[in-house]
Amino acid sequence: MAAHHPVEAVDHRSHKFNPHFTETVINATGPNATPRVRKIAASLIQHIHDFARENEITIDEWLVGLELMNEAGRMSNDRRNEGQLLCDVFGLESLVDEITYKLASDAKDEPTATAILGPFWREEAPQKKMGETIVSGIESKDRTWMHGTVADFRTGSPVEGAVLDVWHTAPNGLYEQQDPDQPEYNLRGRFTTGKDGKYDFYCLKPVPYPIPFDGPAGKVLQALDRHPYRPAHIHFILTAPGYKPIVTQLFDRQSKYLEDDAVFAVKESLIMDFKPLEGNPQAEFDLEMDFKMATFEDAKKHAQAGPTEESASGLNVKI
Ligand code: MBD
Ligand code: FE
Repeated sequence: MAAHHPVEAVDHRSHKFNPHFTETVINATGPNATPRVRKIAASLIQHIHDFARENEITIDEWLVGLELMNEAGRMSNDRRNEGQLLCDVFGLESLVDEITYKLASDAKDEPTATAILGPFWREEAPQKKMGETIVSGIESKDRTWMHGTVADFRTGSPVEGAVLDVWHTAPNGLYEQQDPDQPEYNLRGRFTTGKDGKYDFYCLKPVPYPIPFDGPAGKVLQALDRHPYRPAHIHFILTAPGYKPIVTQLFDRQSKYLEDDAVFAVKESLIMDFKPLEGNPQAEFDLEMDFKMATFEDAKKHAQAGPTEESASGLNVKI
């Protein structure tokens, strides 16, 4: 008897599609794939095959998805990260953030909650001295004095040498790399704490703004009948020797869209009050925030996953 091609071996009366096909693809993985790659690739193949079968995806529909991905790639560069934005509107970055930073729920006090990085962080933001401003060339009645302490979440001791990297949009809703009218690195800065763990600087009370919707992410939002707005937010990355980095955002309690952020990043503990500030000619608002960091050791003890000390140095994981 001639050997049958797997497709011909199918009993079409009980299966609509070849029931062995997914297995065949998974089993094509060779012996030199690492265990982690083998595991997640098998799971990915299983899920995308199930997705295609369950929805009976046709070639035309698959081509639409393919073109969204290709278009995202074509429009991405060092000022624009459309692939990440696509993940964001599908909630994937927020889910991965939750998975990465989950704390054991019995922890008494917790480190500052994390929130997604988003596509607009830039390396090498200007190093600034405490008390300086990150605002350049913008007239505003929303100038804000932000201040507080960076402390160890368990001991309460101040963290020396913590670097607070901050960035937010201009009042026109654009990050500087999106806006040819803003100076390079406007509204970005890095501040390093001394022995007392304290920091302070000037920024602006942020505004709600639409994520870029002129590409695939915008097409997805439109097809899903969703708006592109994010609530007013300021981004931060905190790093300190021996401590697990914290990537997070703070939100203005007065802002619209706290309930329906286009990228699902809002957490209750990150919603802050910008209080009117009296008697300081440099600012109209006061924002106080004490950041709490966990040592790598504590993070491990509390079953907190996330970057290891080695991988955190560049906030990068390589395959
Ligand atoms: C943003 O400004 C942002 O912060 C995120 C997370 C996604 C898209 C645009
Ligand atoms: Fe942002």
